[in-house]
Amino acid sequence: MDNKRRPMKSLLLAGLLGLGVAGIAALTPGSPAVAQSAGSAGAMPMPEFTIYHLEGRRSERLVWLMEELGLPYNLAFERGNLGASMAAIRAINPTMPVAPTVTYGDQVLVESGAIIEMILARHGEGRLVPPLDSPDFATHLLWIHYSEGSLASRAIADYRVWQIQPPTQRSPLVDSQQVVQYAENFLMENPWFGGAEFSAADIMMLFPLNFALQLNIVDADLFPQVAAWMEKVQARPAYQRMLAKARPDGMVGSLPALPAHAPSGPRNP
Ligand SMILES: N[C@@H](CCC(=O)N[C@@H](CS)C(=O)NCC(=O)O)C(=O)O
Repeated sequence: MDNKRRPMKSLLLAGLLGLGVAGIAALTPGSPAVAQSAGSAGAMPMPEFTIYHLEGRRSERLVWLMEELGLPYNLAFERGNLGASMAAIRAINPTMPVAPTVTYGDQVLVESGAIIEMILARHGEGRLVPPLDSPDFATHLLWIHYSEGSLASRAIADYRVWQIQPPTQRSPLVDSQQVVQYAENFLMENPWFGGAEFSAADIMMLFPLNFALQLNIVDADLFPQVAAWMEKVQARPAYQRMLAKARPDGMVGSLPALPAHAPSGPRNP
């Protein structure tokens, strides 16, 4: 089937086949200009691509990516029901049930960053990646990997530690405040995590920065560049289309914000 010609379905097929499988909708991104360029010479043909999704979670990155690129995808989730959406993920990926899980042709894949890099390399035709010979290419890759490898991991660790026992001071090791500060510093000199232009690094960075600021793991007031960047990326039409399709009822199952952030303690030099 030619995915590019598939009509957009506005409703999810809730309870598909009555088997507790999340609804699947085939979505055609809303930018005709981008959609046309997506089909031009050079890209590999896009196989059937289904994003198994949890509202408000990292799977939004892939929906946003596909909307930015104007590439076709299916979106599978049970609206307003994280448990049912997770059951659908578990059904296709029982040993590593995380969002996003995707099916790409006959492969089942996880890791949002790896999936994004693969889609860009095969189907991006140079979009959302700085030129290979520019310094921005190196920092774009840095932020793609930093988003999960340093930022999400440390912010989530600090959040979980707090829930076990609120700390009396911040860790003297690199902690969530320091990893967000590193991002803040970069944005003082660059408009985007892609450098001069928006790139897939910006898509990767939004989730963990939102997590750290909105859950009060760090003091949002300390990071005005990050706050301004967040407003800018969230105003993008492709991000807004992602919200309409992948978070149609707003945030579902929000985690509780911390009552306070850990006090600043000794810092690495
Ligand atoms: N590094 C992975 C993280 C995936 C991940 O942990 N996703 C969360 C949702 S945002 C999840 O599925 N959590 C369920 C669990 O860990 O059991 C990625 O970037 O895709």
